[in-house]
Amino acid sequence: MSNESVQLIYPSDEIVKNAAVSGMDAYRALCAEAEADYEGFWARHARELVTWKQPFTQVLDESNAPFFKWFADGKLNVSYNCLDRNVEAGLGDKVAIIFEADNGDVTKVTYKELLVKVCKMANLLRSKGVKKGDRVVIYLPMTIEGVVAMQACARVGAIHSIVFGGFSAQSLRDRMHDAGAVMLITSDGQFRGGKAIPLKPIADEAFGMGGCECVKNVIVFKRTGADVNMVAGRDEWLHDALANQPETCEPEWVEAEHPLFLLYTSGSTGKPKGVQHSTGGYLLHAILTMKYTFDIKPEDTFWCTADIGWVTGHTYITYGPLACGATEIVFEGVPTYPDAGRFWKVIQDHKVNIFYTAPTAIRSLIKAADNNPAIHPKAYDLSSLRILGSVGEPINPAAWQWYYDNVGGGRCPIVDTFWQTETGGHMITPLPGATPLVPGSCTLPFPGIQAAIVDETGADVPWGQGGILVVKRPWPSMIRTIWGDDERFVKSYYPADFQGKYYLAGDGAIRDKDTGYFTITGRIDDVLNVSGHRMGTMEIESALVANPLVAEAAVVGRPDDLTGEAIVAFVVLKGQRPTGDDAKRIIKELSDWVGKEIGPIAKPKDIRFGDNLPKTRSGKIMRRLLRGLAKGEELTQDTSTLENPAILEQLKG
Ligand code: 6R9
Repeated sequence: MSNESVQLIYPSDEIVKNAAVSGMDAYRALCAEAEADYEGFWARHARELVTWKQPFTQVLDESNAPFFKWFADGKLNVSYNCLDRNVEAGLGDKVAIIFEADNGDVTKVTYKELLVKVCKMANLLRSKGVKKGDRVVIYLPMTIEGVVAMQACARVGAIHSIVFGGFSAQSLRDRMHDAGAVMLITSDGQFRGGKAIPLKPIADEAFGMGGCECVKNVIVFKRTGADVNMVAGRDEWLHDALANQPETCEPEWVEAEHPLFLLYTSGSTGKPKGVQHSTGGYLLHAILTMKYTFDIKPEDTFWCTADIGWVTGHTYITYGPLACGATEIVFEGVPTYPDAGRFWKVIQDHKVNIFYTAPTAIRSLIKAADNNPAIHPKAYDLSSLRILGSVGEPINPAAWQWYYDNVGGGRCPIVDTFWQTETGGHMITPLPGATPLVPGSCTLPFPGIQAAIVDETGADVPWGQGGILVVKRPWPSMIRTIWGDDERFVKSYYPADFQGKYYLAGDGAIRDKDTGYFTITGRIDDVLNVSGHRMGTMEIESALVANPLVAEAAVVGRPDDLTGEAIVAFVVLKGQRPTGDDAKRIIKELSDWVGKEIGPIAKPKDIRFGDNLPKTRSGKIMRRLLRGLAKGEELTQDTSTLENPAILEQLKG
């Protein structure tokens, strides 16, 4: 961004006046407070925002870096903080969750009712022998029960690990196995876009693969009413198991560092990483970002459109909004059913004030609205909206502007929140009543977050120059380790390149030379971002080579107008290179295979066959060259080190 092109967009006086962080001076004061007394800054917020059973006296413990500890001698319970304390504060009859089902049915649950549901589920867990520290895998659609299951785990100190409902049997099996889960909570199926999709049969398939003998109980929520197979002695319907459970349940008071959950995410090697989060520090940042980034007010209705299968659904559906005593929407459906006006209708019907979604959804809805004025946001009453949010991938300025003008009516600040599964909550983001906005920039670090851009040696790069995004100091909601793999945690996030001192985000970034605003330039590792979902290229390659037809495969990303990035696979078959109808058939077969191995979101958009892959004489696959081919670029690179230049023609696509 050059100076001339930077057009700052300011929040209205009304928004500034009422905001928790009101004006840039207030933002700077918070940053200065953290600068002057880092531990004091976090400790103050932790005391103000979290209810502790046993107050902490220690703040940050760096003695075993990078295995940092926060508030280590404090004790608390997350479910108590989200439910009991709201009921105790007189919010018992306030609606906590407005559930809108795929078919439009609406169910409202008050804080008092939600507490009862969570207590019954927590008692169920205990009755099955689930105790503090046990892992429970949850494979559920977007339902009230999903949120209840997570909260119930937190209540008894069990560590939940959600597996997204779109993931395959293999993925589910690998996660149950890696986590050593004692219980699986799933459903017969899920509704999406008017269709019932099976889930329990996928779980059955996962068990059939072996390695999940650790799972002693499978609890099945009846959602679609489909016929399912129940294994005697292991499987039980949720409604039966809940029938006689008491309606109160004493929370398990856990240490602040007790793991709240694991969430598997893609990294640059084949095996997904079980990102482990803490209880105290995580909860603090969930609440703090609800207050500062979303400026949540007691009377607000909040809607985050993410799925509980992703970290955004954890922090900004299951925990953050409830810990703040807000009313939130839990939405089962998809943005395009029954038509692409669904999001706008939900906002209108429930008078949503704060709306948080992903750029990929916005881009697809722009296209739909352009083709049909009846489902254009302007055809709905969206005047309840005050703040808009974006997450998951960079939002291109054109989509930003459309979102700002058409959804926000030119009056709602957009908070473009940069963060990751590993960071637990927002890291770089505008604050709506403070930060002047620039479309396409996530602007400035959240108060207290020491984000910086450095070169390969760890030295700061000047504004205006691209580099590697790091965080220089530990923060409360950060990843604690990779489940069962401390070594990989250190290697991935605290590499020796920076003397093990800085957290490596895995993204590139640049700061505007005038404003210092951050723009994320994309992953610097072999991780792709497809519609806001993280996919490791190695993960997809491993899936492809597991197919009996495939000898070798290389996967790269290519920019895509709709999905941000698209997956392109270059494949060498064991037999002859296929052409014509043969090629078409095998492309379909391999694409379905990847869908079955990982999940439909990992299916390549483009599969190309070669007699070989472009390699250097030392045998390294030339990925840079493949990225060029995937984009359809003319090859200007030096290919003289290529062992087999002739195959480039085959791979041009
Ligand atoms: C919350 C979440 C993390 C990766 C991250 C980055 C990309 C997320 C972004 C963004 C640009 C934003 N990302 N938010 N890039 N601007 N506002 O998405 O977590 O699924 O772990 O993905 O997503 O590349 O490293 P996760």
